[in-house]
Amino acid sequence: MATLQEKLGELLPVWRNEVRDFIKEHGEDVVSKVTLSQVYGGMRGVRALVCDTSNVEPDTGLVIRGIHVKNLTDRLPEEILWLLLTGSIPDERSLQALQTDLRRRAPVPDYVWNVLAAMPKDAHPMSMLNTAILCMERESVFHQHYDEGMTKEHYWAETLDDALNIIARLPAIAAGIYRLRFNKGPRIPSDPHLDWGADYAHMLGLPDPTEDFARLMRLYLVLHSDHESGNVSAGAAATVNSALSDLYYALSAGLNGLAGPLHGLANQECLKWVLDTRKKFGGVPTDEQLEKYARDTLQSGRVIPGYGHAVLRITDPRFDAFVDFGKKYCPDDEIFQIVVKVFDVVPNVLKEMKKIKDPWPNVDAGSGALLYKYGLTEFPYYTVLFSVSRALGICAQAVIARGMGYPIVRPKSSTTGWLRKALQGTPVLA
Ligand code: CMX
Repeated sequence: MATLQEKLGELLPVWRNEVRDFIKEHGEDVVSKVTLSQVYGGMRGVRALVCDTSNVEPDTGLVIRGIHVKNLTDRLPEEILWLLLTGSIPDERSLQALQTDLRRRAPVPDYVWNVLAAMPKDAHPMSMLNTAILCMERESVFHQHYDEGMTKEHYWAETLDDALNIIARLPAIAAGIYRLRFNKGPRIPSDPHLDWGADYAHMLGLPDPTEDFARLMRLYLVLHSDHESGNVSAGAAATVNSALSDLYYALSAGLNGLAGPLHGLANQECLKWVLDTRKKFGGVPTDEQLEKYARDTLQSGRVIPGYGHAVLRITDPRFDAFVDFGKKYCPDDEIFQIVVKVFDVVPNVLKEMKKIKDPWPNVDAGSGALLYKYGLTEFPYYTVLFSVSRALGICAQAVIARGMGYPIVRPKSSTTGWLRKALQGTPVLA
């Protein structure tokens, strides 16, 4: 049995030395080439970042610290947090110590509720979540100790302190936002006997006699927790944190990126698309109807949400995990059946558009239907759930980055004029 702080205190110096030696030996070796298309194409495929919490290869999908996500679906989110940070699954007593620590840190100060209550009634739940995180910045332990002259070797421990404080509070804040924003009545107090994911489900206040919704929430929080570090949310957070802006600033920066429809917001867009088909066709559409609807969406210049990925070239294993859950717990649900039918039909339509590199479903294609089934029908809220989970990965990555002593992120940009001159030898005024 060890605490997270003790475990990381042992591991980080070892990892730091290993990486120092590695760079000493191979520092000038080439890792990846960069083409002009990649420079203009969002740096897709350029291997220019390091992330040890998780890895996503195009033909494999998410692997967390060497364990494929399909083998982690029965784990608790708290176990995943430990795994992301340390590279191993915690033993029973270490897990309990982490859960006790999170419970101790969980109470949300009143000023957060006052700030949220003062926001416009039509504020997006994601802007409420990020406002709540940002207004707690005054409590950053990292910030306070940095101002007092903290030295570099302490950065990780203070970042971990901030991480645990934020993660501990997020379920209550996110559930409070749900109840406030969608007029669900007073906030529901935390139940100290529940794990982190089940307590979040409990505080949302949806009827859950079978505890299937709590089960879904745990799965959801595990599946969305991390997806290496080049995606918009993790990348933005890592860049901001590399300036030694504390985790409150960094996490909210990352989650603001998650709020974009090409990233995390796709889950709300996706369910909307599925519900639209049900409305248009009065139930589960036929294959032909669905195919036509997909073509109409594409012809109108819109994307089919929940399909495609910047890295993956297979069905996202996280989508598979949601489908497995649906088949087990709600196979007869009409919306779930549409999701499965969309999976049968849409990839073939997307494959015809040669420009689309990945015609397969991503994580956002299936989650919304299950949430809807259990009564979480307010889909503008879905990205908040994604955020509570993704906070685990973003926070873990920040703790590791500060523990490894990584420098401020600052890649070099070029003007089109410079690129033309470099590649064509043509001097063009920038
Ligand atoms: N529907 C329609 N067009 C799509 C598409 C989709 N599902 N997926 C890709 N395309 C289009 C792109 O818009 C792009 O078109 P233009 O060249 O006209 O701009 C072209 O196909 C090439 O894109 P790509 O190289 O295959 O994919 P990118 O790496 O550029 O983008 C992603 C990846 C996810 C943004 C894109 O597939 C998409 O917009 N999908 C729908 C939104 C979505 O589900 N996002 C969630 C992703 C998971 C997450 O981050 O949470």
